[in-house]
Amino acid sequence: MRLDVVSIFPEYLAPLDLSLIGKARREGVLDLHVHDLRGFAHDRHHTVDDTPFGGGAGMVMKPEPWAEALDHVLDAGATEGAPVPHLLVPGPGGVPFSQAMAHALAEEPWLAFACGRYEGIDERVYEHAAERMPVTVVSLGDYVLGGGEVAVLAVVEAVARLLPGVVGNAESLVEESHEGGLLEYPVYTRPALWDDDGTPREVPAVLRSGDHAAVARWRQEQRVARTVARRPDLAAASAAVGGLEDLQVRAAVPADAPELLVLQRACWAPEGRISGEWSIPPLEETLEDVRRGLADWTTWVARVPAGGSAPGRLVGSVRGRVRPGDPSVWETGRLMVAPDLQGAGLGRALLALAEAGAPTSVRTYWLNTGRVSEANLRRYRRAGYRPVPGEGSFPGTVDLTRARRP
Ligand code: JD8
Repeated sequence: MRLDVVSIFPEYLAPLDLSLIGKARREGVLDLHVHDLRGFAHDRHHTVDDTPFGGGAGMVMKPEPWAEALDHVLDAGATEGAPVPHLLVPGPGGVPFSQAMAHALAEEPWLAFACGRYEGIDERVYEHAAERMPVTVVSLGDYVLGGGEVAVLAVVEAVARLLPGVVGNAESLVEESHEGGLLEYPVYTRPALWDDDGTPREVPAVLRSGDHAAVARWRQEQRVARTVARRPDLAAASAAVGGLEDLQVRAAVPADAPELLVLQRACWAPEGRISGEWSIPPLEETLEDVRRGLADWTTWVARVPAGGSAPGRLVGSVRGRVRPGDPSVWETGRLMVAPDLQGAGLGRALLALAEAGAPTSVRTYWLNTGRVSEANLRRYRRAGYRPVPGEGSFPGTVDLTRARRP
């Protein structure tokens, strides 16, 4: 793969001489060319910037040096197989870079990168380039950098390590974060028992068991649990927790509390009517109680994504926690779906999300519902839960549990 990078700080790309990328260059897998933009500004000071039309702070990069630099790259790199490169221009307003984009770019023979600085590049340069080659404005993430070089380092590393022969054992590419939509599992090496300054730290026994199937199960469980805990948006989109793909799922924040209060009152009102018991926590809690609950439980909210019927609308929620004092039990609660959306499987998907968030210490799932809530009891029975004999944890309720599959 040929790579061309244009920047006013060519030394910023020096890290690409190191590690896997450096080795790939020495072995000819990567053909990297770095160009100093100032070489295409022919005045005594090699000026590449000027004041912005329309006023405002900062400077803008001039079009002429860029046009000349890009035309030089086009002339220098054109081949039969790759007449023009795919030009990537880092910018905070660009398409979010992702592992999927890295895989797509890794299929291309020639990539070029235009590193902007100052307040950005004169917009006409994008027009000039687009008339000559495919152009993608790409963003590293929702934060502001001072220029495009850091983004180029990240994109080149993410793309190059997908090229055959760059990463020694391609196997290790498979189970990485963002491959398959889940985060990576925790890794350990010797010593099996580490005396960390008097604190003994042991490697999980399953990893030393030699039982490859058990290791694979444990690692998958870890990947799902981590993804649900740290990136519920990814978990919701992954096969691991089906049924939430079309919703924006994330960890709840205090600002969600008012809508959560409304949703829980709407969802438990029928419970109150059925049981005649209105003084139950979901109906009596105050906004402050709901906020406090967010501190004691891991709570997820499901909202209609931008572009949906009611963008941002809260349509579902669930919470989970390890039972205080008993890490083998995972408590799921406040499973709620907007009344007009019930019966479409969202409840089951939210229950699966909460369960998937349970750490590996958990062996039993627990939840509680109204003793006369037939619909809920049927739903939980279908999900594998069985009633615990005797009175439930709250008046008029029944506890249900399900064993976690080993
Ligand atoms: C290229 C100039 C700085 C940006 C005024 C600060 C990418 N994820 C990302 N955040 N920021 C960038 C990025 C920032 C850049 C340039 C990329 C060229 N700047 C500008 C606009 C506001 N200054 C980026 N990828």
